[in-house]
Amino acid sequence: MIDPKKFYIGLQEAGVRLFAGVPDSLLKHFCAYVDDHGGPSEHVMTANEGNAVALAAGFHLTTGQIAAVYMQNSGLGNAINPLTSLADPQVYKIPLLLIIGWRGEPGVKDEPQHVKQGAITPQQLDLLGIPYYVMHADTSSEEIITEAMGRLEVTGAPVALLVRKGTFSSYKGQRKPKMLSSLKREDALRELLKSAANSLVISTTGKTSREVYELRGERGETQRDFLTVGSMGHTSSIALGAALGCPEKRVVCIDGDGSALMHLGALPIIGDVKPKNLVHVLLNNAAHESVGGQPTVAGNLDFEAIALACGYKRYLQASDAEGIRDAWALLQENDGPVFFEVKIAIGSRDDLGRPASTPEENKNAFMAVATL
Ligand SMILES: Cc1ncc(C[n+]2csc(CCOP(=O)(O)OP(=O)(O)O)c2C)c(N)n1
Repeated sequence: MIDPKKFYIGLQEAGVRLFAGVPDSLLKHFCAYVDDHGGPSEHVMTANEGNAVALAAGFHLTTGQIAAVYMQNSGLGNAINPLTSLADPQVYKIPLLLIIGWRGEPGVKDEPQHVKQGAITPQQLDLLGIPYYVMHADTSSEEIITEAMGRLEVTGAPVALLVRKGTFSSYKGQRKPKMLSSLKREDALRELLKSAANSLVISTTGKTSREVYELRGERGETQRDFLTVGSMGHTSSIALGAALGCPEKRVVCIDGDGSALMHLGALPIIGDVKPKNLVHVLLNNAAHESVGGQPTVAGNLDFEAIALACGYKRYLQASDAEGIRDAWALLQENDGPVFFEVKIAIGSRDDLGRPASTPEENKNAFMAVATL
C-alpha cells in the first residue's frame, strides 16, 4: 500500500504546490493527510470538483506552478466543464494533476450509483484527452509520480492518476469538525420521519439516505422515500421539482451541509420560486461524514442569514429531538419554503446497511406515494 505521507511529500518534491478538491472515501487517508499538513495556502477543500479545477487554474496563472485536484470519479461530472473549456490544450492549456478515486471500477463490487461512472471513467478521460495512470496498492509511489509529473511537463496540460480501492495505507486525520450538537443523525432522522409522516421525503447522498432507508424498515413501513444516492448537491433541486409537480403534498428535502454547499446556487432559486409546500431540512454536522468526516466550512456559516437572504419564508433551527418536534409544530403555521437547520453530531452506526432494493424500485415506490 502507498503511505499517504510519502505520496504527499513525493508530490511536493515533484513540484505540486497546492492541493484542492472534494473528499472521497477511497482517498480518505490521503485527503486526511493533506488536510492535516497543508496550510491554508497549500490546501483548499472546495465546495465542488469544478471549483477545484478552476482554483488550480487560477493558482497556475499567478505562479506558473502546479496544483493537484483530488476527487471521487463521480465528481468528474462537475469538473468536466472547466476541464474542457478552461484547462484543455485547445483553450488555455493549464497543467494540473488530477487524483481521482475510482469508485465502481469494473470487477469491484460497488453501489448502483457508482457502477456506470466506474465503467466509463477511463473512456471519459480518453475522450477529454487527459493521459492517466492507474494507481493501486502495489504501485511504486516514486515511479508513478515521476511518470505523471514528467508527462505533465511535456504536455503542459492536465494529467490524471486513477486510484483503485485499497491503494492508500491508513492515516487517521487529526483535524476534527466543529461539534455543533450531540444529536446523532440517525436520531434526528427518526424524529423527522415521525414528524413528516404524510410528506414526500427526498434525502441526500451518503449515509443520510442509507439511514432513511433503514429507519423506514424500523417503522415497519415499506420504502417510500426518494434516496438521492448519487447526484450529490442536487437533492434540493429534485425537491423543488417535486414540490412544483405535487403542490397538494408537503415535500421534505433532507440535505447535508457538504451537499448543500456543493450546489448552493439552488437556494436562491428555491427562494425565488417560493414553493409553499417545500421544507428544506439541512442536517448540519459541519463535515463530509459519509466519506471520512473531513470538516466543511458549514460550522461557521449563518444559515439563517443565507436562507432568508435567498428568499426562504422562514428559518427554523433545532439541535435535539424535542427541538425538532417544536419546530415541526411551528412549521404547520407557515407557508414554505422553510429552511430548517438541524445541528447534529458527526458519527453513524458501524453496522449501517445499504438499500437492498434497486434505485429504480425506490423511484417507483416514491412515485406511487406521490401520485396517490
Ligand atoms: C459529485 C460528488 N462528489 C463527491 C462525492 C462523494 N461523497 C459522497 S457523500 C459525500 C459527503 C456528503 O457530505 P454531507 O452532505 O455533509 O453529508 P454527511 O456525509 O456529513 O452526512 C461525498 C463527498 C459524490 N458522491 N459526488
